[in-house]
Amino acid sequence: MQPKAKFRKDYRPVDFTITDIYLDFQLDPQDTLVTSTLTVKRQNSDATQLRLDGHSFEFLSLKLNGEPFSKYQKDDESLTLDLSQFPAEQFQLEIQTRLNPSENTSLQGLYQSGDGLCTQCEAEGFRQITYMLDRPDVLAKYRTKLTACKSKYPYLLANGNRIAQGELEDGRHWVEWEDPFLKPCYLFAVVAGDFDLLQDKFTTMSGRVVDLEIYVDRGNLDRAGWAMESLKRSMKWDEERFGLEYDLDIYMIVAVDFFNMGAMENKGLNIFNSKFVLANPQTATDDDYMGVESVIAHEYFHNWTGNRITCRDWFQLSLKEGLTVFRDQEFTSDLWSRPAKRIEDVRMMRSVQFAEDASPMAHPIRPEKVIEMNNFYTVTVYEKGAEVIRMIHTLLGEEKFQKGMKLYVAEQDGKAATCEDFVSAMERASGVDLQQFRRWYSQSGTPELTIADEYDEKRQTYRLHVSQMTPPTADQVEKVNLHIPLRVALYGENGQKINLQHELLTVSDVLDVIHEHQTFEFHNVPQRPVPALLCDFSAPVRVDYNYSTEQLLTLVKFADNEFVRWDAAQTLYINELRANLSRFQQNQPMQFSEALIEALTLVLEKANTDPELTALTLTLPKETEFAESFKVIDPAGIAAVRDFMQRSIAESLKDRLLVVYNQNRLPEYRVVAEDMAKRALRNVCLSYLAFTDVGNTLVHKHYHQADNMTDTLASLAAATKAQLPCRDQLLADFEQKWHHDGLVMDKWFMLQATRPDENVLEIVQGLLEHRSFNFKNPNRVRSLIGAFASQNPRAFHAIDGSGYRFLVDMLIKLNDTNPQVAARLIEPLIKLSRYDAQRQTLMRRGLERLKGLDHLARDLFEKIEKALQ
Ligand code: 0A1
Ligand code: ZN
Repeated sequence: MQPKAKFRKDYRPVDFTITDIYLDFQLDPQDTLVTSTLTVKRQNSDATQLRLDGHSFEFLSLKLNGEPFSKYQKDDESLTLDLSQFPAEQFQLEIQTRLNPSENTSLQGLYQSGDGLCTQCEAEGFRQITYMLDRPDVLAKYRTKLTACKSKYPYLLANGNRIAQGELEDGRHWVEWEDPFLKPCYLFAVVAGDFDLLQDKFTTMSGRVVDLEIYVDRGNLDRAGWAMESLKRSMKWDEERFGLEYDLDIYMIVAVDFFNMGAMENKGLNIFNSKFVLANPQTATDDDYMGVESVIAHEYFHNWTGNRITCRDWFQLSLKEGLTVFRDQEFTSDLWSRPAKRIEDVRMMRSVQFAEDASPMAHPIRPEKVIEMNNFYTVTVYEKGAEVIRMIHTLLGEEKFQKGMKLYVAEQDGKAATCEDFVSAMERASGVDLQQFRRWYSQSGTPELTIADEYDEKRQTYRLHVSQMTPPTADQVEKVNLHIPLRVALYGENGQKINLQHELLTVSDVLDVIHEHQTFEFHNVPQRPVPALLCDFSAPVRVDYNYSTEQLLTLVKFADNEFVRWDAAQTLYINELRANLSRFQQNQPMQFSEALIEALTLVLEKANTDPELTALTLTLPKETEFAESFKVIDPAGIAAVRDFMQRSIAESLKDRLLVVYNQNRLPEYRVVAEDMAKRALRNVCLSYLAFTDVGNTLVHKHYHQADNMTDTLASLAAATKAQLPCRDQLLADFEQKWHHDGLVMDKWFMLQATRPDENVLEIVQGLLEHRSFNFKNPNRVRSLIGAFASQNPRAFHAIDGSGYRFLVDMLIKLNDTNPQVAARLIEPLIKLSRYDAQRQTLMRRGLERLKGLDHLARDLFEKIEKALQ
């Protein structure tokens, strides 16, 4: 049977709702018994059928108001009760099911992670536990009783507050939990296990004391402190910036090793991929520290944007995700560096999100059609969704935006809302017309702004001619004009900023692009200016403006905005890559331009005053970032040219890089912005110096002097990228030291998978047998197989098709064990239209092999169907 699509337009309210749920779990890894007692309320007096979702368990019994009930029909994914003889307004259902968590490799529903048991219910995992109206607009009160062997599972956790507990004579114990807040079943959670527990307290702005508890595997307590500090910072920030306070008496976080995604915001009981909880200087890099803090913040912020106000249906996912990502981005920007955070997010948008919008999976931030909901936890819904919220923030300003938030919360608290509810609240609270702006919710694809300019010296007038066009996408051919906030700045040739005036009035630096063609005129412009366009990436669009190298150098040198300086350097890098790629493709010798060296020399001059931006600007875009500026991607060519650029920069700037490298050595490891910037700068210098004659000595020394994972990993990466003589020894040393620690080994697997070596595929295949590898663990799979397919384009797109064959072999296995992870890993293979005919044929062959599988999961089915269209 072919999976069926669901459409946004088909949303209908329920005929029956569920108001109260009592769940009784007799927990056992092989044989768990679940008794679910549902209070059902009729919403539609004509309704005769109640269809409950459920699959992947053994159905034991059904009772209605205490009596066995047999008027039902059952299929592979549901149970439909015939209530035509039963008009009652309200009744109770009691459903018994039996589960085997230890064999649940999908990691959805109730499953075993290590020695513990846990659940993952978003998006539609609750239905793997028991029959349920598994949709986010059914909000109920939950009471949960957990019974299990006390020695094996000393901790029994669920949502809300602990209301009772006791011991049984057979060595089992039980705990009962009650969550006073209404919630949809995707926020339900249960955990059972033996843990180390880190405890703390937080006093909220109204003076309530909240217990904070972080549960980690035994022996990991020394890695939980940063997560706790991050949680407290998040709680405080949400009070200060958004006026939002935590609502329960307890907040629990549990770290598990087997998890499909980053983390999950279950009410009062977050479950996290251990990667986003555990951190200490020996095992985590600076980036890991930042990752932990932002995911902790993200899940915490969901308590209001997601939990108290949830989504009416899954098409509205961006309502909670776009908004919550926006909130976690603002949190990081307020606490650390705004420009650095912006640069990180923009790199992600321009590479991964733009690529998705140009792929067979293109969809608006509010999708219209879904086959498998898990396929829509995408960079489009999350990151582009956050960009759409950010544009609203830009158009309204902080004050009106917060007014809009207040109204949204006041109107929607305790409800399941839509994206429209949010935009409408913003509009009404601010008085700003968002009519045309709403189209961002329904239009997919990356808009392109083509900009030309004109300077009239006599009239001292400067004009920007702006045209917008959104190319057709796989899901949507016709496009309309969007409301695009275009932030600009004008600089004189010596870098002085030119005031933006119309007639004699100062005008906003945010231009409202709303038509297909528009001209913006500025007066009293004393000289031909250099325009900075799309400052701070004020909209998720591409800009096409024909910058001269001189203009870009002016911006790199003088712009008073860090983002603009960084962005100008990016354009220089891309131009350099383009020029050399044509030479490479025509078998001509490559040449490195003086202008780029000049720009980077300028950048390095600011190494002492602004180490952070210097490090970010010196960092060469990744191959996948470069790829996005081409319609047809030449993976081998891009890799060769990027390699050439790296070596050329290293050779030309060796002496300066060495000076900066030596100046930025730190006496000790501290997680503070100032030191992190210096480490990043020093390590980017190292990455270049690795390609020079001092490389081997320097990298070897760096590795052995390192007292933290950031520096250790930087030297390991430098050694592998530059294929240094010390490489094998360092890799072996690291493996010897860390083979017992999966999270640390993920970094090692990732380096192996992205090696520039000719025989990297052979190495990767060998590592499938490595003592630290485990095919059932998504983190391991992503860091070895996923990194090879998505971060090593040269090898993955090898013209003999070996990379594709390997990925397909792996996907065939994952299709059976963990389809959700499989559907993420397949991404690079479905983007076939971006490659030449020969590669397309090979990629298509791989997709067809998958399509022929006997039990193709719907997760993969949906993507393969689209790719082969
Ligand atoms: N809501 C989570 C993301 C998430 C989605 C699905 C999951 O399992 C199938 C797990 C987590 C977040 O935004 O953090
Ligand atoms: Zn989220």
